[in-house]
Amino acid sequence: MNRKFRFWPALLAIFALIFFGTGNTRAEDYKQEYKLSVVPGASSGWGRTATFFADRVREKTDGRINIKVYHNSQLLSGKQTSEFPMLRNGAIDFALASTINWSPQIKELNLPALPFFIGSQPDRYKAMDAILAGKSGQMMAEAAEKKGVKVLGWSENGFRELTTSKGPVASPEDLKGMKIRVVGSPIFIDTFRELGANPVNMNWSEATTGFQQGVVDGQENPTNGINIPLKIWEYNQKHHSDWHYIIDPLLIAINPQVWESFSPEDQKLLMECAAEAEQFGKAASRIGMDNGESRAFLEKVGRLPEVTDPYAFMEEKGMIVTKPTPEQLQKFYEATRKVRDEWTQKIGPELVRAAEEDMASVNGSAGNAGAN
Ligand code: X2X
Repeated sequence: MNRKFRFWPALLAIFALIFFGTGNTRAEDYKQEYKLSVVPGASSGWGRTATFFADRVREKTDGRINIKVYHNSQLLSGKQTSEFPMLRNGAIDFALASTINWSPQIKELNLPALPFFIGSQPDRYKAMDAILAGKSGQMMAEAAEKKGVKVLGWSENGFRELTTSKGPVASPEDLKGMKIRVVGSPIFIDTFRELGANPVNMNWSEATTGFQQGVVDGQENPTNGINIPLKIWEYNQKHHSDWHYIIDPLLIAINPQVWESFSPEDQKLLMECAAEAEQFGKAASRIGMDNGESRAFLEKVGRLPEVTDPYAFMEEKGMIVTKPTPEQLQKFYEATRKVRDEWTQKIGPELVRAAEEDMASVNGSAGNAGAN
């Protein structure tokens, strides 16, 4: 090779250094826009938390990280259980995601969907917080990370309550034969079959049409998070059963390559924004249902929502709210024992035991139904 040919690669390298930097992560390396996936709509509690997170990230990073929120399963062509693989393979950068939608791929995330497991605790919100802050929450996050995403934090869709067009449900007999829309995750089919209902698997993007057309008699979703923002009473769903049978925590997660592309300072800011989103999201999900903490918090930060008493609001809209008694809840608890036992084996008995210990650390004894 003569001198001339060695000169050109050197010059090119100098130009490359000038134009592309030295490999340090700088704002120039960042994408103009990052895509964040959310399954339900912008007015849902979950959708509002996603917007909150994106806004805080933009503010705290001085616009270096610009997240666009795609609500309504837009990035998923409506198929909510494909969110996890799409985040893993980089088709999506961020997700505010339900454990339910990722549970087909990550079996540990079925833990919060064990029927009457968390909801039957004396203080169900403390129980959820203890899990997320404890060993079992760590185990769920690690399970997701092992499968190829980075977890930044948690938020909450809420305890899932039953609504129906057919009549009040206060005990398992009332559910017999009812067609209930559920997410395409097998534990839901098992739970509703065991309760004598007829579960029908449907994507959320099609579910509302299903309610309108009367294809199903009922569905289950959180009150503040989904049922009220959706105006579920306008879809024939007049009856609300406050049974808290499962809860739906939300993961705030990011594609690992995207995470690695950020500077350590920006990574730290992202973690801080995730912690803020957790506080906001939990308060939005719990307002009017906890000991008043959520309302006080939202008031303090100037983000009090329009509906602060969800039960009074639903009744105002003509819904019939049924609160099963402790004895009735005990019947649901007994009727779903087989599902809990079978799914404990699938989820991993060690994880379920860790969750029981986390819950017992704030609530006394674990596993007693019907106390709230
Ligand atoms: O599909 C549902 O019911 C929803 C919106 O709550 C979830 O994505 C789990």
